[in-house]
Amino acid sequence: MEILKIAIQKSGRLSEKSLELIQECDIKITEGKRRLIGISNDYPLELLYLRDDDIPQYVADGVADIGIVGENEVMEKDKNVVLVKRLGFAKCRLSLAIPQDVDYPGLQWFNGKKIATSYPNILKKFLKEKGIQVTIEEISGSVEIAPSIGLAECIFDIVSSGSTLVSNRLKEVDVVTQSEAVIIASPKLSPAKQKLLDGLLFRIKTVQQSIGNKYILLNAPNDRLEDIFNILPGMKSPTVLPLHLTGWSSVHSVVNEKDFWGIIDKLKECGAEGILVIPIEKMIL
Ligand code: PRT
Ligand code: ZN
Repeated sequence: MEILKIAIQKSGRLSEKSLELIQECDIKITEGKRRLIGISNDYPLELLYLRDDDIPQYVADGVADIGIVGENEVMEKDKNVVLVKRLGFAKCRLSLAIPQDVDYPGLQWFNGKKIATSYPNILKKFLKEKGIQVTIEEISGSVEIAPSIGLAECIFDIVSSGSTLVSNRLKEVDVVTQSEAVIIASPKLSPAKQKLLDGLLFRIKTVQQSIGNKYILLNAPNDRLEDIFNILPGMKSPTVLPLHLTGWSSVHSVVNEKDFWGIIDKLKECGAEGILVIPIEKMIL
């Protein structure tokens, strides 16, 4: 039987969420004989734990069939891989930042400057498009300290909350690109592996669809049902069942957490009673 080999980050910001995602798909992971390989009993999936920088290369070479990695690494390494799904976690941006006390007139400021970064290829491509000439100082970590130690005048780095920049007295002046965790795949998967990947993507979609959604049940007088249907978004349309009590019905639907309290208030105004809200584990549309 074919096994789908998935590369995930060994330890770092993506590790926990990547494993969580696989486990939410009801794939249990047990540790293999070699520590760096995880095997699943109920889905033919093998996990390879790697450094995130290496994941695009391993997938391009077919050592792993698919991988979960930051889009920034995919862009930087520019290997022959296919981006199959954005996952919505590890969101960040890659930005240019300069010392706080420097006036910033616009991108031309960077002309002739020395920029420290771990992402030279993304930076080169961007600056080439803008017609700006710089010297790039490639370093693999702690990029944010480069200006204060005199290694470079400015930086190009990952920013998420922005607090690392602030604590190093830097300011973000240009967002070059956005990034999030993505699934990449080798462009030459066998049909059997492609089927396994499709199965996995279907499970992920099912899990993600349920996120933030709640199942809601309520009782309402029949003469207010139309008003209530207008408030409830539903998947297609709400389910309505007659109650034993004449003139009343039970209404079932799905609401999203973000609209939740507004909807509850309106439902009460429409005479809804006995409102029950239940978590949804999976949603197959
Ligand atoms: O050991 P390995 O090579 O596998 O890991 P790594 O150290 O290279 O990567 P890791 O685990 O730090 O990050 C993995 C991926 O997470 C990155 O490639 C991004 O896709 C994503 N990601 C999301 C981030 C951040 N947010 C982030 N904030 N990666 C790094 N940072 C760092 C950034 O470099 C900077 O130092 O956090 C700092 C900025 O954070 P704020 O919140 O202060 O702005
Ligand atoms: Zn890395």
